[in-house]
Amino acid sequence: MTTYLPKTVMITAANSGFGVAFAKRFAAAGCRLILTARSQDKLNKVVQGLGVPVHGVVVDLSDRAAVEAMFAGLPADFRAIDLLINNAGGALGLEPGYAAQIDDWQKMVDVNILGLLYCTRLAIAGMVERKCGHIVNIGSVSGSYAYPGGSVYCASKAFVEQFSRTMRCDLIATQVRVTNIEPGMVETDFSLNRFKGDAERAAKIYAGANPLVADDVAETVFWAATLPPRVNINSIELMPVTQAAGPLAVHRTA
Ligand code: 8X3
Repeated sequence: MTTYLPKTVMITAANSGFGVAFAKRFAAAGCRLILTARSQDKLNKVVQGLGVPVHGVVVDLSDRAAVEAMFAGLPADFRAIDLLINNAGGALGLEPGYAAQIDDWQKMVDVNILGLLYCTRLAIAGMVERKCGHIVNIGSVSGSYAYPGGSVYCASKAFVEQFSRTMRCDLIATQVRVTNIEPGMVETDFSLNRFKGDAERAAKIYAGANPLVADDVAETVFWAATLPPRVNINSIELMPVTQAAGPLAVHRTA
């Protein structure tokens, strides 16, 4: 049973995958939405048919000035953000760290870490003032479990995990909630982006694995965000039944 409903929800990277599922889930409950995307086309497609007031913004979250302008330009009836879902972010490449593209690392740090920090800092000031609000970060199981080729992606999600925890410490007296949602394998365009459009390689990641779907994550976020305001879900780790952490690796020379 839903006991609390945020009125205004901001969802970053609402143009695909988790973002679309979050937008639909919160729209179905009647929340007004602020949706960000990298292109107007993608944004338009998501907004159609949501049936709730939507403020859409085309923004590159790694551009601090653009994020500041987005918050400064929020229409009056979208300014009191009750829930920020820091969804933007992803993985680029799966090469071993010693062979990875530094440009990929830069982009992951820019969006997965800096973009999340900009949005959090700008949304949270009003939440603290109003003594009400919730930051939901979309982390990953990769923040806790390292895997070969994960290097900066895993490290960026470990950052999100620890940042979420430290924000909880700082917000203890404010009624503002912080949750880190840590999904494992979910079939979205995550792998297509990681492999830079190589659809065949991306499909192999999910083949025969019965992975989670974006709606599973949306339902989890919705649950955490609609519990009574006294409850803070610190973190939730969710995986498909077919996925688990592996054993520690040992390289033997003989
Ligand atoms: C992605 C998690 O398990 O697909 O954040 O690498 S996994």
